[in-house]
Amino acid sequence: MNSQYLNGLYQELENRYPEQKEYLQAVREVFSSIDPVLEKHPEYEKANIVGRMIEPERIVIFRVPWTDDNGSVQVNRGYRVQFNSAIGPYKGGLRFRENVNLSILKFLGFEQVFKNALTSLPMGGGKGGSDFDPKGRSDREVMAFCQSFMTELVKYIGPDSDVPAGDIGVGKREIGYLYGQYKRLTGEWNGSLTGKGLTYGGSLGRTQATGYGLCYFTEAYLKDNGMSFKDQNVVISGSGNVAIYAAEKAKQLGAKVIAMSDSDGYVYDPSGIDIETIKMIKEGKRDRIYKYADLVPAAEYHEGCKGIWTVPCDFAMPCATQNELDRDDAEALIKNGCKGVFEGANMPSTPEAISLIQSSGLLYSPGKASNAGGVAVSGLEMSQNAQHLNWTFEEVDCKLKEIMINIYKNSRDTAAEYGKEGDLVSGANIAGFVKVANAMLEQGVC
Ligand code: NDP
Ligand code: 2IT
Repeated sequence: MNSQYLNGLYQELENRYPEQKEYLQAVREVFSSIDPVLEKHPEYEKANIVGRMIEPERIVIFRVPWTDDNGSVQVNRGYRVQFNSAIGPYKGGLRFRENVNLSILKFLGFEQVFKNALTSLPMGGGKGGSDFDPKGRSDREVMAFCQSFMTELVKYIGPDSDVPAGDIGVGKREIGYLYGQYKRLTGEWNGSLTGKGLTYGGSLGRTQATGYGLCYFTEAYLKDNGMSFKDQNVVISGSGNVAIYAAEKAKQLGAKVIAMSDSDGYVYDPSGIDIETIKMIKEGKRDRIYKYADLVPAAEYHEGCKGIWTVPCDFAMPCATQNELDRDDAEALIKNGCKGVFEGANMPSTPEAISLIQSSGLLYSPGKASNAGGVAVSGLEMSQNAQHLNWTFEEVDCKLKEIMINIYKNSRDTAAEYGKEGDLVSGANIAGFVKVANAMLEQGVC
C-alpha cells in the first residue's frame, strides 16, 4: 500500500470503524494489491472509485423475533449488506452463526464483489445473515426463525435486485423455509434465492459447486506447476457443504483426504476419509465429527479444531471459516512438507500466514478466486430460473469447470501483467477490481 490515496482512505476507514477488524483486514488485503493499477489508471483515483467501493451501497439491520420450543420469545438480529451493484444485482450468501456481526458481513460482502466479478457472470456483491445459530435447534424452531427473518428481508430482495443464498449455517433446509415464506409473502415464484431444492427451481450441481470448483481451480493451478492431486495427502478443515464436496472431488482426482474437522475437533484417518460416512454424520444426522472415529476403527479423533494443521500433508484446503489458519499453523504445515494451500473458505488464512506461505514458495490460492464456484453456479441457477429451464448436472458441471479454469488463468495472467508473477492474491484482486471499477466509471457518480 504505497499510494497516498489508498493510505488516506484506509486511515479514514480505520478511524471510523476501529472495531470492524475482519472488514479492515479484507480491505487491507485488496489495497495491498492495487497500487500498480492505480498508477496505470489515474482515472480511478480521480473519480474516487476506491472510496466509493469501500462504502456499502446500503445496509439493513432488523429485529427477528421468533418463538422457541419452550414457548419463549427469542430475539435475534438480521442483516443484509448490499455492497455493490455495478455489474449486476447484489448476490451473496446468508450466514447464520452466533458470532455474526457487521464486521464479518462487511468483509464477506466486500470480498463477494470481487469474487463475483471474477466469475464473469453479471452479479454484484452482497452478504447477510443473523446471529442465530441453527445448531441444536429443532426443525420447527429453524422454520420459525427463517419465516420471521424473511418477513423482513422480503422488502429488500428480488430476482433482479438482490439474490441471497447459503453460507455457514444456511443450507438446503434453511433456504427451503426462507423461500416458502418469500413465495407466500410476494405471491411470486422466481429466482430470488439460490441454492434451492431441486423440486422447486434449484440447480443440479449447486450443492457440489464450491467444493468441486475449488478442486477444478486447484487442478489447473497444480498442472501449471507440474503437479497433480494424484496420490497426494490432503487435509481439509471443516465438514460442511464446502469441505465435503472438496473432499469428494479431491478423492475422485486421485488424492487421499486424511483429515477433516468441525469446530470441536478433527478426525485423522490414515487410510483415507470415507466421504459417505462423513455425509451420513454431518448432512444426514447433523451430528459431530467425533462420531466418525466411533464408526471407523482406523481413525483417531482429536479435540480442538486447530490441531488439524499439525497433520503432515501435501496440500491443505481450509474450508471452515475466517482466520482459521494463522502463522503458527502455516509454520507447522511448511515444516511438515506441505506444498500448497488452497482456500475453500472466505479469508481463512491470516495476513501473517499468507505472507509466510507465499514467501516459503508454496502454491497459494485466495478464497475469493478458488471458492467462486458456489456463487458461479448460483448465477447459473438464476439463468435457469429466468428461462424456466433446468440444465443437466453434466451441463452445469462442465460450465463450472470452465469458469474455474478461466478464473485461475485470469488471476495468473493479470498477476504477470502487473509484474506480480505467480502471486494469485494480486492477480485475483486486480482482475476483480478492474472489472468493477470500469463499470462504476462508465456509470458516473452513483
Ligand atoms: P457449513 O455451515 O456447511 O459448514 C461450516 C463448517 O465449518 C462446519 O464443519 C463448521 O463446524 C465449521 N466451522 C464453522 N465455524 C467454525 C469455526 N469458528 N471454527 C472451526 N470450524 C468452524 O458452511 P459452508 O461449508 O457453506 O462454509 C464454509 C466456508 O466456505 C465459509 O467460510 C463460507 O463463507 C465459505 N463459502 C461457502 C460457500 C457455499 O456455497 N456454501 C461458497 C464460498 C465460500 P460446526 O459443525 O462445528 O459448526
Ligand atoms: O461466499 C460465497 O460465495 C457464498 N456463500 C455463495 C454465495 C451465493 O450467492 O451462492
